Amino acid sequence: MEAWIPPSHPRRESLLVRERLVEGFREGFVAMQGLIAHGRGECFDYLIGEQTTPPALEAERAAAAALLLAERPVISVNGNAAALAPRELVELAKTVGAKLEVNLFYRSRERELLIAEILRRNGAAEVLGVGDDASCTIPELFSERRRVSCRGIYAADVVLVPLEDGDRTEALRRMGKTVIAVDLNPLSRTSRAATITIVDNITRALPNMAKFAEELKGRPRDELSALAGGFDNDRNLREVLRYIGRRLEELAGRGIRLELPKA
Ligand code: PTJ
Repeated sequence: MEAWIPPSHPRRESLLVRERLVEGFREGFVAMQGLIAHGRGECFDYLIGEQTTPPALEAERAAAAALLLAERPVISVNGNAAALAPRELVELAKTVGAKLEVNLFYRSRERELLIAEILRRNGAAEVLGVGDDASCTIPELFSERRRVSCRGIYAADVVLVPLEDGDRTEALRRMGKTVIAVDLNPLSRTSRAATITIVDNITRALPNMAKFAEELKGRPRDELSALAGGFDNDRNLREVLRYIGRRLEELAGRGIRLELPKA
């Protein structure tokens, strides 16, 4: 049962998003650890002002170009992503011609099936990575994330990994793949190991990427290559850190006291 949140609550949107995860946990497709991961994400979202920053926009554009250029793009879906942006995942996959694959850190057959069903309900024609389909192995990886579809992540040249763990990002990079991460924490190992890291909330990042993909579709390949290849992840992450630093300095300078209505 979803908690009732007053329409006038100043943090209504954020609380509604939280409810989606709690509901996903109750339904059995969000991992308990996913609730903790969401709290960490919320904290970093506060630091960037809960809006897409200029460096994130640049990363979203480069990521859209990389997905359009890819020969075998795959979007990896875990419990949190399925709870927060199921329709957006399917829409982006359709726009860039990517496959969708369920890939879980805390893997269970029940969660795989539930997430695949959610994606199908949101318009996915095919969902990889369920049951025996996840029969290929990412070398040098020991978590359940190592099991992938031979037709999906294993064969992919570009993989989008929203809310990923660092180990798999590094392993996918070692396999020579372009890894696009969506992670609100610019300091995580995932963020630092990915080819393109989008430091933005998945709820904003996916629609932005789909919009850029629509815009860039049909542009010459060398223009897309310049956009994707010219992206410097380390420089972009440093810009994010500077953005947060400047923002906190500015807030500290002008004060953050809440004006309370008189009783
Ligand atoms: O569904 P499973 O079994 O695959 O498990 C999923 C989780 C998220 C539990 C698993 O991948 C995990 O433990 O992830 P981590 O290592 O906690 O990393 C999650 C990262 O996502 C953290 O750096 C968070 O800051 C970030 N994050 C959390 N919520 C969001 C987010 N990034 C973007 N948008 C969010 N809404």
